[in-house]
Amino acid sequence: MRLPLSGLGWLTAGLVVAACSGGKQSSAGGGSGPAPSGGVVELMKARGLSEADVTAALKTYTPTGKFDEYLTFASGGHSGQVVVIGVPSMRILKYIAVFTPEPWQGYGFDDQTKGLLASDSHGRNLSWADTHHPALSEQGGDYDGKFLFIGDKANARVAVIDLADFTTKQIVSSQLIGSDHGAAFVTPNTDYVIETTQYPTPFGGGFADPKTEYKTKYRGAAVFWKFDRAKGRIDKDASFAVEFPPYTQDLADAGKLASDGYAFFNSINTELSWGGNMEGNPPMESGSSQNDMDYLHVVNWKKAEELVKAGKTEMIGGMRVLRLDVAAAEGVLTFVPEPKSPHGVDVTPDGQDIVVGGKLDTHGTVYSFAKMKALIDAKKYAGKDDFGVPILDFKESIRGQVELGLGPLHTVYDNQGFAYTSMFLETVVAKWSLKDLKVVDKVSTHYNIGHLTAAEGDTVSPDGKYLIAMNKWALDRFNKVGPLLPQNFQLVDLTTPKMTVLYDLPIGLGEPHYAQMIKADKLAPVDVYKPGEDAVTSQLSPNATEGGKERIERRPDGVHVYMTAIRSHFTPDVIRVKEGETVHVHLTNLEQAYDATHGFAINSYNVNVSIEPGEASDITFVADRAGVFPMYCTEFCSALHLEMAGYLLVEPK
Ligand code: CUK
Ligand code: CUA
Repeated sequence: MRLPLSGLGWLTAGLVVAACSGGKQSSAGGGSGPAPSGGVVELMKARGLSEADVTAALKTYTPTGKFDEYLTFASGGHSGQVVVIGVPSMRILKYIAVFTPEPWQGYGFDDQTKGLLASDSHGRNLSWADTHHPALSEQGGDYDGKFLFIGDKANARVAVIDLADFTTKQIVSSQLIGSDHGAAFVTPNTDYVIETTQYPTPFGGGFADPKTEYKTKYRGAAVFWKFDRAKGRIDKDASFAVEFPPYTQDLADAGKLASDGYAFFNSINTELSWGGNMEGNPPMESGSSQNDMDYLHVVNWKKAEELVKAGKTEMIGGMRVLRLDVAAAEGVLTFVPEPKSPHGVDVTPDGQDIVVGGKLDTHGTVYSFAKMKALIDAKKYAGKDDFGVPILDFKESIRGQVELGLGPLHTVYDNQGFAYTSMFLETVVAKWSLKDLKVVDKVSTHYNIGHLTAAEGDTVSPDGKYLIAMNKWALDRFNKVGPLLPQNFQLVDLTTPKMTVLYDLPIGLGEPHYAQMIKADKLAPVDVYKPGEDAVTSQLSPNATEGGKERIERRPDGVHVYMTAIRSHFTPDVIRVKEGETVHVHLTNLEQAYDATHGFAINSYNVNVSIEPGEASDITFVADRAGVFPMYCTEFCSALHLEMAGYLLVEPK
């Protein structure tokens, strides 16, 4: 018998599911006619579940072997990783190692990923990141499922992840930015990946005392990292930056369709507060909240691109920079006032409006791109700021304001003309109509929602259906685990007349910030690497070793071991070296079977790699301690996995 899934009418209307139970039947209460399976009703009773609970379970439960309709890529916060989550099941599928060593993936242990972590990391051995905003690559403003970018706020870096194998390929940073928050955001065809300053620093690096030189030396910037889609890497030399005044820039978004060619950035400190609460200044929290208005930064990046091509730039810290005076004079940078302490800036799917949430304001402000563009084209300015940047009139730039409630932060969209704004203080999601700027529904979140993400909800064609509230607090939602609690991702159903919470997923790692949800069928990852592929360069490794060509070579720079792994042995399985010699293990996994991963570890040498089928990896270490060191495979790859082992023999000097 078929089970009508809408509204669980079968529970009370009495449609029977006896066919799949065989158990005794009991009344579901209030229903006339035959009752549903006694098994289900008894289970509900025993577990104290309501009809709404069971409905939510049926909407999210994903039986073994069934796949999810969407994948969500969430920032892993302090973990420096990306979390991949299936929707609607809310099953965690993967942690992608990005900025932080990750042992299971061997990330940060082989030469390839060690080099990746060390690259563009300010010459330091950084072992964490504060990841905030993931950005899926786009074509025509729609996710294309090819690449993912993410920003590290703390260390001002941007990473490139290839979704062909869900691994990190590149990390870039500039010397212009001391911390970023407006990262990563992509332009509609992924021509550029945008990274914007949060806290301004002396431009180009070096020291300057904020007491005397904040206004003159400190600057922010928007870096437009040029993405080379064919290579799948950022081209640093083709990238450029636009200099900003030392306001504290916040979030960013790229225009699309109607507003393609423009990008928008919030700022929260037009007071130029820099702290110093023991030096006679107000603390930043009050120092930067004096003015009624901050400035939305409107950047014409297509114009900027032209000026860069025309050579109107200065080289600063190895980057071509469009200086502030040029940007202001040439119409690249324009300001529009925005209410007190804005946070999110989110362009609508048609690109016509820009929604700004003000943390200390009860409104969402809806800017009209057409109105702003007309004012800019007519050079109709209301004034200039201290840095010479033209300012538009607030009232003439907006389409209106929507009365949302307490603490509006971020906004995403659906396919029915509705916007969804996270309300941190009120701890709800507010659903409102883009047409008449009226709130139509609110759903409580648990608790203090930061970002939210909806299915393709920041693209030109959102799907509606699902939304995830990314909550900062979780106090009474889960079993107690000590004073540090997980964050709570709540899946919200957008298909019902009133929004309903379907599922709570605790995220016990980092503090996630933003996430994006993509239709799973847009992703087409590979099953295995090409034989001998280097997973970081995506090219054939020069050290790849074929079966039968394994060897040990002694060269001036040390001992080179060309090793292969296949179920269930390493060849060679004994490495003999002298104490003090440098050892280079070039390890290739000969498998071409899906999921036939091997690991490789050596006792006490901190050697630990994961080699996926086909992958070639290089490991370098100095055999500085004599003795006998077991080496073995760390993935349970076969019945004889425990036999997949050998010895590193280090002969004393
Ligand atoms: S965020 Cu980074 S402070 Cu609202 Cu985009 Cu959490
Ligand atoms: Cu290979 Cu275990």
